[in-house]
Amino acid sequence: MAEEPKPTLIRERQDVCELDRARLALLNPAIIEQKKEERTFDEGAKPFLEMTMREGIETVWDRFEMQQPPCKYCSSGLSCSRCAMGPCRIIPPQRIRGVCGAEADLIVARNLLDTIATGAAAHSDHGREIVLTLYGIGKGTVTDYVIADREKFLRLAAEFGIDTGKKDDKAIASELGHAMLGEFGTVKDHLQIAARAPKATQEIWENAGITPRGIDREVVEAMHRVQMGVAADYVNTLVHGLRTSLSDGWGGSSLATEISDVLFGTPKPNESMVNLGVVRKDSVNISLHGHNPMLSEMVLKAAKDPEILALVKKVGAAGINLVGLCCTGNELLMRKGIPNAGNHFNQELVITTGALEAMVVDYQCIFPSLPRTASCYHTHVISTSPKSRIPGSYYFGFEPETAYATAKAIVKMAVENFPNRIPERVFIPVEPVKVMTGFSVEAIRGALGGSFKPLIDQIASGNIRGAVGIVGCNNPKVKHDYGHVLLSKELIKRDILCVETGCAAIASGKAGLLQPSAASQAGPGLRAVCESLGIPPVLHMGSCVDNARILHLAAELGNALNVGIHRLPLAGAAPEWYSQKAVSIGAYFVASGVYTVLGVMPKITGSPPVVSLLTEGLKGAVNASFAVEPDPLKAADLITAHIERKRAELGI
Ligand code: BF8
Repeated sequence: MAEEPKPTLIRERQDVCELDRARLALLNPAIIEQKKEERTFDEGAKPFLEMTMREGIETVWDRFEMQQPPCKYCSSGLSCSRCAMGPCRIIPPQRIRGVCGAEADLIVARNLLDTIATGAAAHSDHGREIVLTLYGIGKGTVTDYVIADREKFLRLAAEFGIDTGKKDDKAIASELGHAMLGEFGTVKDHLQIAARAPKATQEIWENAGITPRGIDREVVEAMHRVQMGVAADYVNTLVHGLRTSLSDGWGGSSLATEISDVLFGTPKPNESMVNLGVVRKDSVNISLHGHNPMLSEMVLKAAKDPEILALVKKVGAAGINLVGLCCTGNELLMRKGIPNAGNHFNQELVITTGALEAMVVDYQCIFPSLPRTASCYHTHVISTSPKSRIPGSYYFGFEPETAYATAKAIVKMAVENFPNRIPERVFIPVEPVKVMTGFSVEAIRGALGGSFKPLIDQIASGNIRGAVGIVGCNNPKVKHDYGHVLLSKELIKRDILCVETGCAAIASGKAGLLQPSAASQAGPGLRAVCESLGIPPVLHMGSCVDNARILHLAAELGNALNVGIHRLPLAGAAPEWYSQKAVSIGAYFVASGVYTVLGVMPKITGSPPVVSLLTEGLKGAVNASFAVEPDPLKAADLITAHIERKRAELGI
């Protein structure tokens, strides 16, 4: 019998809690009240936030305050530390070039290309892991996962030119996995899924020289270009940023989404609950945080293991309550209806419920300080990715070949931690909010009766004026969830359908906008459509790699009308973005022809020419551009004006 996987404790967890408490618990009640209101718009988070300030438990907002004021050169993109002749900062009139001779525009553009490449790499490497799992199924080395959506599996095989004739699923999985792995380093000079884009959009890419050639290739070229002595012209540098981002959206993220559907099921509309109130007093609570559904889906399976259930009984818990966080949470919510505890800025607060036995993470958007937060409680932080071993956590090396055994050991460790809970510290004073999620492209087509024509008709008649993809994160520069919720509410009021992913979608869920009853907050046209279909006016389309679903939906609409994506009454918005991944998403939206409004200014203001290229100049190349507007109501005005302009150009 194989030995049970054992965790490694990555460096002893320091009990830093008392130190933080002595440092932070100095606030008087009036200041706590004021800060609570300034920091979050999430009603369910407020009691927890108040408690962290009362008890001196450090959060992201405290650390943000500690970092103020920020360096103005770094904030505007004018600092460069990529080589050992520096670091350099551009401070006119004396310091107008770095040691290498690079001026402001190049330094800003190079930094931005680096940011896009980092985000594209993160999404795409996640995609690679999913595809490798499919390939492993084909090769017989991975046996814990199965093909859950065979119809989609065969559809993708056909798309990748695989003759599925007399082959069994294993043979097809091997061939499809191999073909998809080829997309990362292909010599074909194009990406297969990018062929879904309307012809006109593909022609725009060709003319602009940004057709993505291979996923790894574009990221590696970006890294080459930011090496000192390569990139010299800011325009040329940023054009490659668009190409790199397209290799993410139509490449790595698309593969992550499509093969996750194959392995775990394509989402269908379902109901669940969100906010910190999903944590249960009587159960073993395990939060699943990060991005890749491979781990979380296996934990879900292991939580039903009879041996584990016997152990649950033994420790006196009512059951195991899995709760999602961030994008792993979105994957579970969309496919399995697993409740979601919240978005990026809820990750520390869920520990402060005092009822979390384990915080299980893989990678991306995980605060490295989570073990510090957990040191105030009994919670185990369990890290699982060799790429993200977190000091202060217990580490299990998660591999698809041994997935179930590892997931079971993780769940067991969580259950065994239940008796260590301190009952007086359990604090769950909020009730969860109902949500309807699961709107994959296939589910939307299904809800419309099998074709997108009814949606196109509603847009043409003006009942729905257009659609907006609202995506991205939380950022302490914006009141938590305020940007997402206000923008969504304002747009639906104007009969603009919102399709959302990532932390934006969770924010809308917590605010009640993912319920069919929220249609009453929409304008009359959108309201009637939602009521007749029984759907919410804000559609949850998944995690951040699932922004690929938004691209695929836009492609379906463009192909149905035989126009490029840039001609459709669509827009994108990232009201509270923070991550490099979000920059890559914004860039591939724009490069695909979707006007995109950011709520947080990127670090580019040190170069007026770069600002002007991104907000105006790109229109000449890709018929779309960025805008930056922190006020959600003004952002709604910009988006509405854009959608109405597109409608007029289409003559509808
Ligand atoms: O990938 S929205 S904070 S969790 S980066 Fe992160 Fe941003 Fe959330 Fe998901 Ni996306």
